[in-house]
Amino acid sequence: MNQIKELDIKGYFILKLKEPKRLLKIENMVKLLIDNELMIANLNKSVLEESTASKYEFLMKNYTKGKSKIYNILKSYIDIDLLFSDKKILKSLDKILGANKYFKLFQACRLDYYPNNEHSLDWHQDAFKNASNINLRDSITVWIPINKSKNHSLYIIEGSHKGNHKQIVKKRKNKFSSESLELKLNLNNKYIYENTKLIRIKKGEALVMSMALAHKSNITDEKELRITCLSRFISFNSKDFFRVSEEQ
Ligand SMILES: O=C(O)CCC(=O)C(=O)O
Ligand SMILES: [Fe+2]
Repeated sequence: MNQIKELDIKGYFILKLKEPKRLLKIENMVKLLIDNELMIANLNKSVLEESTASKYEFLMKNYTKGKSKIYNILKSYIDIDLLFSDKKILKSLDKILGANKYFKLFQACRLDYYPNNEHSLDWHQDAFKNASNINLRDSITVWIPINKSKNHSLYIIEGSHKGNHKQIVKKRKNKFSSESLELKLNLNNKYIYENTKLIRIKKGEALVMSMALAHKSNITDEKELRITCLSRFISFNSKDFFRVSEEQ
């Protein structure tokens, strides 16, 4: 099945990156930033000898400011821009969204510490600010695992990008928590049961999916730091293009 057909029928496809070497650069930068924050925090030096997961756990518990600083720094890390400009990704986006006719809505590098992953997401559609107002069918998410990890997987509901689901943005509980999404699926339980799949993405691959596809995190009890990058794109041909771009 070709990519366009797969995207249309299943709501996603997997591609192999042209330049997987870039992954190691990003992973090393994440590690460097973690070490840097640990040193700035001037904490117990022995933690620097531990695994990346333990270092990150230490940072989360003892220096949350460092964690958010890393997130912000990575937002403007050029190699993440270049990762999403991988020839194979651009070739696919050209076909799906129209050659030279799409824009990046969002880009982030997620650091998820397992097993107590506080950022795990329940069923949702990817959305930018105003979920219910965007036609998610002409908008694409690209999701790329960066490091070696057993947890590079997501649950998806195959074909759910075609349904009319309702997504509610729930307000922050307090200033420390983030907004959460509640997806009311317009699908019967049998459909959900039969079409829920655990998609495992190998290092060097990217998951390309409709922003309308219902998906959720897979939480495992493996102790590790999972590094992933994700970016979202919208077609200039989208009826929402001008409104959504103005909201940025
Ligand atoms: O990484 C995950 O587990 C879920 C990420 C995701 O779906 C998102 O950030 O929108
Ligand atoms: Fe998502």
